[in-house]
Amino acid sequence: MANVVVIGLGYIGLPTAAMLALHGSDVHGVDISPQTLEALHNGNIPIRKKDLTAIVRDAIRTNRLRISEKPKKAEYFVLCVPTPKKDRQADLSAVKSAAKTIAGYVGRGSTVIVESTVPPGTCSDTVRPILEKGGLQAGPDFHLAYCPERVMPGNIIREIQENDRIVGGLSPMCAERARELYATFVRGKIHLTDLATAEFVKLAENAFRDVNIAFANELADLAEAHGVDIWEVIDLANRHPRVNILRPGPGVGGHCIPVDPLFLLSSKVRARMIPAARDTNDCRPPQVVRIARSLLRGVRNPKVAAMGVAFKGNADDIRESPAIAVIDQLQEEGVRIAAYDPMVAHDLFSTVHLEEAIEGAVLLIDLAERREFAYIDPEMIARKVRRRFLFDTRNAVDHIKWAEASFEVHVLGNANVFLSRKRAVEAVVVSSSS
Ligand code: SAJ
Repeated sequence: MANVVVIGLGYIGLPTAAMLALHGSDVHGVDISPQTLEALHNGNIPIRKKDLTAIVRDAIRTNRLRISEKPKKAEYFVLCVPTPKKDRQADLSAVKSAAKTIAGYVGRGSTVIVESTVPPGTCSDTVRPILEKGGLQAGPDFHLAYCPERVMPGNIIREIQENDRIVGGLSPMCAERARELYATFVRGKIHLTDLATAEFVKLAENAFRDVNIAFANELADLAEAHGVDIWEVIDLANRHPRVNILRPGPGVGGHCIPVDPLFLLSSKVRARMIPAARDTNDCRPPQVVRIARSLLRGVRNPKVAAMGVAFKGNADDIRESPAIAVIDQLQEEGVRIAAYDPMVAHDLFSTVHLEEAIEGAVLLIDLAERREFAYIDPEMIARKVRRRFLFDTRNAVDHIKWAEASFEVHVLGNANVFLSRKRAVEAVVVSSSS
């Protein structure tokens, strides 16, 4: 049974601490936030995720997960603190402060594992010197390892156990010690390497997704220009056994994909593709606004209903959400916005009721891939809106169904507008008589 201190009880630290406890470790969870500590002490889980709530409560009930504001001496220390971006670079202040917090408790034979996403070299150049201030040396006296988290928000409990893990060590012995801890609950393979490689792998994975999405977004614009449907193109291209193009959309949000690729950049290299992908994806919300503006041309005092504000489907998180960027820009331009998202409550623009959001709207913009939207009845919406226009930036709803309810449906990446049968007939009549 390992003795573990987990620093940072957020999206990653909390499930990690709970998993370790439920698999036999004696875990001491530490956080600097009084609200988080108070919530956990009262049996409440600060992160609203059903599967996580059950796991954490079980772990606390076993008495093998205890919560505190201070670390203690232990065999293992796992750092799960955030690394947001600041001026397009990693803000390492939380990692440094976590390392300082545990430095006095790391003893001979302890293993320190960093999980936070960091630029290559951080563990050896930043974390190691802080830990060594106490007089012990990383390698001979204590072990230092890096094991990036790789889970998908919304599916954390399953992925934390099933995904393969990468463990980098300052030495092979350091990696081996860290592997032993993860092997208590990880069913995926655990691959061992050195510190900087493990740090780099995590960033390469997320940069890959960002570049691939940027490629899909660029293809979407090109497809529109050529009068081709990008969604059909991607579907067919992905039938090739070695092609896997991701999906275009209104932009890239969340706390990982739009941030992590920047951590790879180095002043020694003139990187072109990663910054270009970032710029391409950052330009998506203004592109959506441009299209929305063209769909609103000639309408006085327009009201737009934004469908979905989270950064992606099945998420309740609005960090770096492209939907928010679209809403903000339209609002700045004087457009009235009502947003509906069944998973997000936001004071500024969110409304709980779909009907309230769409009442009197002249344009509906689908901004998040919400499974729930597939069940909305367009006939009901048609009766409430002022004008029947839908702009689907995610290719997420049944366009024919909406067109049958007399909506004019514009799909991002597809220049062909879906028209209701009545309007399609009118359009043919107009074009043949002109
Ligand atoms: N997006 C697209 N097109 C796509 C896929 C995503 O436009 O084809 C957009 C999404 O709508 C969203 C953004 O990109 O705005 C990021 O989405 P994501 O699903 O790639 O990323 P996250 O932030 O939810 O989670 C990722 C993990 N992604 C998956 O497992 C699919 C994983 O790669 C990372 O381990 C994790 O972030 C992390 O924590 O680093």
